[in-house]
Amino acid sequence: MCTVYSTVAQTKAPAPFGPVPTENQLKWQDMEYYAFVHFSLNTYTDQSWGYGNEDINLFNPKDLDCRQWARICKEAGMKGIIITAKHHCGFCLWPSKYTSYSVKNAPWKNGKGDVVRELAAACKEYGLKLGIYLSPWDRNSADYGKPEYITYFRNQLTELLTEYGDIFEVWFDGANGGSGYYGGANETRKIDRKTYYDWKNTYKLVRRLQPKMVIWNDGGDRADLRWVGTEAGNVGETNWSLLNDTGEVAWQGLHYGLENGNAWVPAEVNTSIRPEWFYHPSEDSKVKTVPQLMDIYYNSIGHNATLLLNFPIMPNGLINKKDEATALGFARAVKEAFAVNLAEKKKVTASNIRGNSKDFSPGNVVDDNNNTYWATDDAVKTASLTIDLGKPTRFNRFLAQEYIRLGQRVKTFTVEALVDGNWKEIASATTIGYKRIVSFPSVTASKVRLNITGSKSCPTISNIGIYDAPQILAAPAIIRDQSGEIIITPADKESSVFYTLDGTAPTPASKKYTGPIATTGKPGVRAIAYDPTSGKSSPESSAKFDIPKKDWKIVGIDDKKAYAILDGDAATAWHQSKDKKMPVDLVIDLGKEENLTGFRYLPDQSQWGPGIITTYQFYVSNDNVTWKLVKEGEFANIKNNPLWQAVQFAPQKARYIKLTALKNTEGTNETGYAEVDVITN
Ligand code: FUL
Repeated sequence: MCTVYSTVAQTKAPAPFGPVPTENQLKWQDMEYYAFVHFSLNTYTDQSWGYGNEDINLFNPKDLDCRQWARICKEAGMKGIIITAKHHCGFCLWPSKYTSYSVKNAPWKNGKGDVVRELAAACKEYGLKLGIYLSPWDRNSADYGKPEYITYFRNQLTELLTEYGDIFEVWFDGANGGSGYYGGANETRKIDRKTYYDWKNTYKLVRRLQPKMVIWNDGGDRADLRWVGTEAGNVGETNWSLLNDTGEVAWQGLHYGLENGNAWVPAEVNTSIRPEWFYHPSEDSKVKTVPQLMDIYYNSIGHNATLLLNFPIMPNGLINKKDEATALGFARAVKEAFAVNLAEKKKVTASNIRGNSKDFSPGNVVDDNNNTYWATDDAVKTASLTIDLGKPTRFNRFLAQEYIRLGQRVKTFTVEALVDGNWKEIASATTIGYKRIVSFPSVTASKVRLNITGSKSCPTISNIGIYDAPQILAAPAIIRDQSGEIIITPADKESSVFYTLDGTAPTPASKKYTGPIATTGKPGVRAIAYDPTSGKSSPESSAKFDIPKKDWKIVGIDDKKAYAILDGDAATAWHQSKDKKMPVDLVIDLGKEENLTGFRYLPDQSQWGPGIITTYQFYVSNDNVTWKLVKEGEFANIKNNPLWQAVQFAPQKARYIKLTALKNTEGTNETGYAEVDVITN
């Protein structure tokens, strides 16, 4: 008898290239999609940031049910839930031994309740992981700013990381507005973000208490995960999971990573299902739509990041039905889009195979196993992979994954399709990383080719997916310009738009939009986009406008471009002259006396646009000489979430308004505006 030995040469796997993920980071990346829940005293005060003196008696959720949260998250395909155990106001959702400002002194369950414990149990029941958000900034604590607070913070962290089982992620929010209650001091406290929290030692504590956890930290020393520089729900198309392990990170680094960074710091996209993080009844009509969430999906998970989607909890302790329906609709849309991988088990060939070894065979990319991969010889940094679909097949999505245990390598790639015997480029993109999804108009082809056109080292690809995702119709955008004309723009240029002005729901039988619509008064517009081929309609968009701005004049500013403030277009902004020093005024003549009950301000929408006002005063006048102060305050969280800010005040009859900027997000004199509007009765 003789034994036949394989003649295939034993070829070594490629050596890791550059920084590589830890086991914890790999497990976390595999989760892909998980939830945030924002719940605190803010839920009862309609605030974004509590000041720290909010009445503890407000916390009494009548129907609190963490099992409802867990059920929804599970059904939505999420893998875990991160809870705001303590937000900036300092109120603790668990009965911390170290403060009286917690659930233990609230009326809920006669002070015997513990939201974190209930959520930990619900997560366990539904097979979800638990994460903790613990705000380093504490506007309640008298010790905040002093060394004693660090001990307090670590004590709280220790409670949370030892009493509630395994925690998958901890979130150390970097926000720090300075002012606060601070045990009654009511003052502004500044800390040195680089040194105050002594993160190094806090991390040591965390690693000891929860060795399998990942740390998110936006303002402090480098941790395991990075923020992407926006709360809008996207990360750069180019997205390196790398940063440098020390030094400040510029916005570009957060959003795109650093191609040559020396540490593995992958991106997490955090966004809310509503505009704001906490529950505000006024946002019941502003829940993101399924098409918007699909966009977020492609711009987060499809761009080599994870997606952390927030549910604001209502005062009764539940997730709103509309948020639930939308999250489940989103889950269905994702499932439908990626239901059939047209590449699975198809024949794959490659321009180069590492050592001609079957261990690195091209077929590994379609074997439904992310632990096997195709690789090229060390010297080969550009290569192609051809998938034979067997017959002409329609598709519009291409998905690729790198075997990131060996580092992130691919810099650029293109996708080609064999259409009627000719190769046609259908996509050209940059990084891949853990997962990259490219969308393009539907194409019918018999073969698909991935060309890796630039790579730091020999590429290692573990998975390829080809999909025919159904079209997603997005709600059209509605604006009203200064002349009073309504302009409606569909997301997809090929769809038609139908609208109503009488408050009824739009259908394909409503009036068809053919161009700007002249309006007077305070019109309400409702519109849909419609795809005549599929007969499908988008979700509806609606907009309610206040008095027309036709006769409004910006006073004392000799720059026509300033009218960008009144053009209804959020994408255009205007900035005051750089010579002006705070306080900086913007005066508008409304043309005639109006019944004012509030004003609205939209900051510059470019990312971290300069001149975002945080502290303001608002005045009215009838003669542009004598001014009456009607409101002053701060726009909370406006830097990270630069939404419309609506401020109400007691009714005033006036012809002139003045918005005075006292401070901006950067502590400089720059003052900018995308839009300013009034609220009238
Ligand atoms: C921000 C906070 O200031 C917001 O309130 C929210 O918690 C968000 C997730 O992070 O920095």
